[in-house]
Amino acid sequence: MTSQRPVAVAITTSPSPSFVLAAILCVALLSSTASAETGAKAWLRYAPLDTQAAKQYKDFPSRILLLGDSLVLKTARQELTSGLQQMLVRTLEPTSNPKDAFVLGTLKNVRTLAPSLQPSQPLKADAFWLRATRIRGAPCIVITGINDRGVLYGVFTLLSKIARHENIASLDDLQQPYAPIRWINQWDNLDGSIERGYGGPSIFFEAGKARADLTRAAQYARLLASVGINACTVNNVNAAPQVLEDDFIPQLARIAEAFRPWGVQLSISVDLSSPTKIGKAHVGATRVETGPQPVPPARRAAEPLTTFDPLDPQVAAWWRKKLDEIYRHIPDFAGVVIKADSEGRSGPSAYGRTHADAANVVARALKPHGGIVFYRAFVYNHHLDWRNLKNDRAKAAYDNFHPLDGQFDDNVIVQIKNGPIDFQVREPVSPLFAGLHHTNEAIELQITQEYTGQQKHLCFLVPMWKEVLDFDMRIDDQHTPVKELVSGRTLHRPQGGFAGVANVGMDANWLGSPLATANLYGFGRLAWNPNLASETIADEWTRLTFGADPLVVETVNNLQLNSWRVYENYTGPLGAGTLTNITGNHYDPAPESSENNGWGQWHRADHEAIGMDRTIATGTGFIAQYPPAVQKLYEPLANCPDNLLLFFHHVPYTHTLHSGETVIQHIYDSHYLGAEQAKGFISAWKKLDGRIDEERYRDILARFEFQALEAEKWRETICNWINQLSGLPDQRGRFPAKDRN
Ligand code: GCW
Repeated sequence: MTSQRPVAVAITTSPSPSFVLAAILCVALLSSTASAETGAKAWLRYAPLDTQAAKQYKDFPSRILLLGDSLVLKTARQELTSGLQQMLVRTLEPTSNPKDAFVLGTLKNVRTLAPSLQPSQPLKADAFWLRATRIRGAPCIVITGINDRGVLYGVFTLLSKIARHENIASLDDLQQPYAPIRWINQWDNLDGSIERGYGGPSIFFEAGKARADLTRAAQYARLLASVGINACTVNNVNAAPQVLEDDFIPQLARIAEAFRPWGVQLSISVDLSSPTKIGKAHVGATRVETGPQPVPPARRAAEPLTTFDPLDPQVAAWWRKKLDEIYRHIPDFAGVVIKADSEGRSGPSAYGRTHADAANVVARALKPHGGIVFYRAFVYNHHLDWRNLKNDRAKAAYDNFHPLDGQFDDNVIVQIKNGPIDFQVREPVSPLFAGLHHTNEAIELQITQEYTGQQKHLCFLVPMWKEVLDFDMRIDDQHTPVKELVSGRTLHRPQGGFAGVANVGMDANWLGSPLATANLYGFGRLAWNPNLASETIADEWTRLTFGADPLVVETVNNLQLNSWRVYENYTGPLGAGTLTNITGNHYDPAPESSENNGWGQWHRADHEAIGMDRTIATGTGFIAQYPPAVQKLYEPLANCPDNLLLFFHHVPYTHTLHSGETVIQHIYDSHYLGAEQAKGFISAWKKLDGRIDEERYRDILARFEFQALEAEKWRETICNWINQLSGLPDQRGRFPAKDRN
């Protein structure tokens, strides 16, 4: 559900959760000592190694040889030099000789020095190879890739190994990206607010313009590059047309420039009706803050068109002209994201055209420049008649896009949210992943915790994303996991990959909580290699962010790895979705808000039973959108997993789960357990007092104390609601039987 106004500035009578938490944090921070860490470095702290740990790197080369002088290669050299300086207090001397040197360069260039150096497999774009070897008999460490970005990723990987004290005696690490597309989306508005952003105002925009100071944008690009992210969409998918105004493009070019040293390409979200929205009006509108100025005739923008019909030749010409203009300013522009006919956005339906028509008209303008269109499959009718039990929002993406399979140009990627509803604490995988055999697809994951605690609650999402990416869609009854589908492997698609909605902001620690960057890190790591285990990713992030103290590592890893299940326990039982205030801030508990409206996040709870019947036999038939083998998993009550029962079935409160509990008792117990577990985070964290810097220790302690209170609020709200509705008692006597009449 899109918000009609910038979410970040919502004013409430009772102090909002953010206000309460901010107040508690202020107190905590005021008493912290000097060795403060703001979290700004996130996982790139490059903390000095102690002598013991540093010993294993004593034979490291002391010089650096850079083959090439591109911006990205120079950045790679700078990053390696400063990283080793910080961690090993070692200064690398530039040299032109590979002897005792780190040799950085593309494979083509490195092989001019070492023709026999051959990787075990051909390197894909952005892949890298780290190799301790001898060139002309002299020991050296080669950091190479097929392109400059690969070399930079190799440098970050080597520094990460050192920062985690990894043993790299015989270094020979070749890594290929799992998918070509690894993008971040930001939902930043041009006024500086961020839709569903919980980490402060935009790092890109302010007062309708790009920020004068884009240092933070450059620092963000460095963070993204360090986990293999190769492009970033900087503005809200609910896109303001102004972003395409001629005088706005040079401002975008400044952001692209800040990104370029890190190999991060700029992308923007565009409004499909832009051809009718921008142009002449420009003479007045966007210069509000500076008042009308004479515009030289040459630059006077064309009249806005009267149509944005994608099949109208003048509209095609408009997009070609507009994209050519963008590429004149930003030669490495990555492409655009389009949200159309969704939550009130303009779209092809205005002219009876298809989503393929809409995507292709923009794709054809991008094609000559190598640009890509991400067309979002998040298209649904938010005025559904909730009284009709056959209506089902979950069916929308498949119903809208499956029939268009094969009609999208090859530089169009359909961007599909992991679940069929909207980033709930638990959803099944979207059936559309298996519904497009002749269309590029990408998975959209949400790093910003819109429905998972908004960075006020700890919720490490990597285990959730792993479940989604490993889910086997059984296309033609073959092993076809989502990760292979979106990477383009299974169906041999030229394009595919990952898009993560991050919404970092100006807060020093990027996302509001020092622990939340684990999700940004984790998204990057999974997009690079979805076969990595959640435990591996959590451990890497913890060591890079907090150091190697065994108790710190064990404690933070456990907190992160358990956090999703704990949050689910007190917010969204059995696949019912996050029982939050869906017509409000998507944060507070408000189960009633889901019902009796057109938004379609229904859970159909009444006095007798609860859950959405999505079966083929008696329900909305949503399950029929899956391949037959997956239908068999969800359709029969006997097969349906407990944690998705209420997403697929409408069952009595007394229904017995596979776990042996009844639905009602599970709801009571899971909420008590979740609140208890959240309280347990406090005592676990207190063991780390004095083992990490005071500032982050106190900040995070305050957050856990706040989260425990909120979890209790959730428990009370949901248990009271279900007790009122069902009238059924809690077997442990915490809630009495209720007279339902
Ligand atoms: O998750 C919902 C959000 C909206 C968002 C929309 C979308 C940007 O509540 O804020 O709009 O989905 O993904 O387009």
